[in-house]
Amino acid sequence: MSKRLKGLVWLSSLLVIAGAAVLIVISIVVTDEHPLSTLSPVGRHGREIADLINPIFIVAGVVFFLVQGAVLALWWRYRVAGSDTGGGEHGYYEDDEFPEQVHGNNRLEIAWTLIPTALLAVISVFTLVVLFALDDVEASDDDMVVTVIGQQWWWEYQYHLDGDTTTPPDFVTANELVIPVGVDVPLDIKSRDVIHSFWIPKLNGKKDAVPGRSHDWVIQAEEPGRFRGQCTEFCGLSHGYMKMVAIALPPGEFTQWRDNQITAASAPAEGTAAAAGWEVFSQQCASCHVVNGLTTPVNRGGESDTPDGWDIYGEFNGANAGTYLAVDTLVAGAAPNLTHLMTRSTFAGSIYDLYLGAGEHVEYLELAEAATLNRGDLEAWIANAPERKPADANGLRGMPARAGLSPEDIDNVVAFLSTLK
Ligand code: HEC
Ligand SMILES: [Cu+2]
Repeated sequence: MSKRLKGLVWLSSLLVIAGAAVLIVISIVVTDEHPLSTLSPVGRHGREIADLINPIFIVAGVVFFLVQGAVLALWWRYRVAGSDTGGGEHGYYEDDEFPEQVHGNNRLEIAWTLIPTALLAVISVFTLVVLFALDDVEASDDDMVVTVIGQQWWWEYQYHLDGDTTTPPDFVTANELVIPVGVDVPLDIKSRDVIHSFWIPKLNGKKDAVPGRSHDWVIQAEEPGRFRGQCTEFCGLSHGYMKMVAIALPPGEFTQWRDNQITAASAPAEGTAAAAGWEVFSQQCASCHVVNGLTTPVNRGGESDTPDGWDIYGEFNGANAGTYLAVDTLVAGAAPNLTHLMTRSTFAGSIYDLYLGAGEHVEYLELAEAATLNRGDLEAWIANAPERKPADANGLRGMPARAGLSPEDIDNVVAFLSTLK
């Protein structure tokens, strides 16, 4: 094989490999099943981001191929081909031969300074416009606002249906942010401990949750659906397990969901497994977990004159409003409100499905009635959560292991939790 042919074979295999790599990356990023993709937006703010990225990607692609093409062409044109191929007259060089050496070219240098500068200037204008538009909210002052509180390693959502975040929320839930379709939902993003970052890529960009600060943000979904998210600011041991889901429901279903979330739980009927479970829960779990209507501030060891103990969610004024706890017996600092645990499709920072095969086949509002509980993961979690999701060794973060629970206790606790619909 001549050297020239060898070179060609080499070059074309390189191109095939590079092309395949690009195709693989594109197919991973673009496919619909990919849950954390910015490139398949479903919300109006997500769309603004995609509409910015796509043209820039095309321009960048053109520049990439021009520059890489020039590199390859120069490499080919000025390659050293060895003495047996005939040398310079074919347009390439022998081992001891050099092309003419030049120094400096004003025209070229001005061109490759000005063109990128102009390109980047244009891109930056469009970028800034989109950046400032991302927290634009179409909502009035008395529309619903959700306070989002990042904490190690899960998300709390406090719903303020009247839009007033200086008063206690109407209800509190965890990890699954339920919103009505087509409506801008203003978010008030905070942290209870370290810096986290809230990100539901199909609906909007990222927003940091910073202790002592309150960041405005907004999400909107154009279609009903289930959109995955992930904490994107490294926040310690279980950062990778700090996920969340946004659920967009048609307005009627959202109202139904909301009206249910507002209701308090009632005590299970006496003599049932659930009642036995409530006994265990009130001793082993209620020091951290609130179940509105059942865990009174008394059995959490604190004092309160607000009926559902909203004071544990903070005093609702100032920057840290709603993010600290008045009850100092909470080892974990705070824990998910479990009043309507069974209406969620995931738990523990959305790393486990609460129901088997849910999400695909069962309507969100029918989960508690129609889907099969994922008993295995739930029981394992209750018995030894740190084994499932690493938590701080000194027990100040996350849910502690409950080693004292017998299998019967756990069965009963699950029976109790199953009543929290
Ligand atoms: C020391 C405080 C503390 C105690 C006591 C405690 N938990 Fe937890 N629990 C937490 C924290 C914190 C989380 C969130 C952990 C995470 O997702 O990383 C949690 C999460 C949960 C979850 C998942 C909720 C969700 O929506 O993601 C369930 C269910 C749960 N705990 C049940 C129990 C039960 C049952 C008991 C008693 C047997 C109990 N917990 C005792 C702190 C506690
Ligand atoms: Cu985090």
